[in-house]
Amino acid sequence: MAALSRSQQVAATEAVDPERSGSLGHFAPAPVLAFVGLGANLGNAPATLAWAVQALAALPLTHLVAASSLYQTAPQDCEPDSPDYFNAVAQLQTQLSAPDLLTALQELEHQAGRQRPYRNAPRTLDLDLLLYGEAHIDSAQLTVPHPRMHQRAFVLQPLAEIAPLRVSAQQLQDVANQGVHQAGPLNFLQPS
Ligand code: A4P
Ligand code: MG
Repeated sequence: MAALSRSQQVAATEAVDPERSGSLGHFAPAPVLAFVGLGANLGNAPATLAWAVQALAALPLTHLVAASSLYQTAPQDCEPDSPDYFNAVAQLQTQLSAPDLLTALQELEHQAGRQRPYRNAPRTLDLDLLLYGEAHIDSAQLTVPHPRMHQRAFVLQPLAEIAPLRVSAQQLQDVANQGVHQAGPLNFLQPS
């Protein structure tokens, strides 16, 4: 796991810097721990995931708490001959609402050149909101927890790496036959 330094972890768990809270001031909403699943199987996927983790760390009202290693994963529920994916999971502490965080994730996908020609098409970057605190959300735009996360080793293995209490041994066992291999560190620059 690409763990943050001790000082960065402390910074991530302390109250959000008022300078980054903008006009919300004292009325800023309480920080929430959220988990984001990252995936890519077009272009230089490892580099795109590293860029995306840095971009998540730079979102307003948000701190990066941890990022998993990079995983190379067999495509699930995709067209035959789809390229292998690279996947990872990031843990954020954020004061963005869940809809605002989803909008920010979609903006980053757009910046990475994401196109949607058909369902589960190869993509330059996919950012899924896996968990948002303990919230259960079921709106037209957003379902949290992500409805398919527990069927997928490419989510559960990196999530278990950075948040072992969020994934049971049985859940990992249930997806153990999916091809998921740790492929080294995610080479993103630690936020200063
Ligand atoms: N949406 C609803 N809930 C969420 C959420 N929690 N997070 C809506 C993100 N988006 C959410 O998403 C379609 C719509 O889902 C959005 O408009 C949003 O409002 P999308 O990113 O356009 O499409 P998607 O990612 O293809 O959809 P989805 O349903 O998340 O796909 P899956 O089920 O995640 O599958 N195999 C490997 N090895 N690795 C992968 O990363 N990914 C997929 C995509 C298939 N196979 C894979 C991988
Ligand atoms: Mg998605």
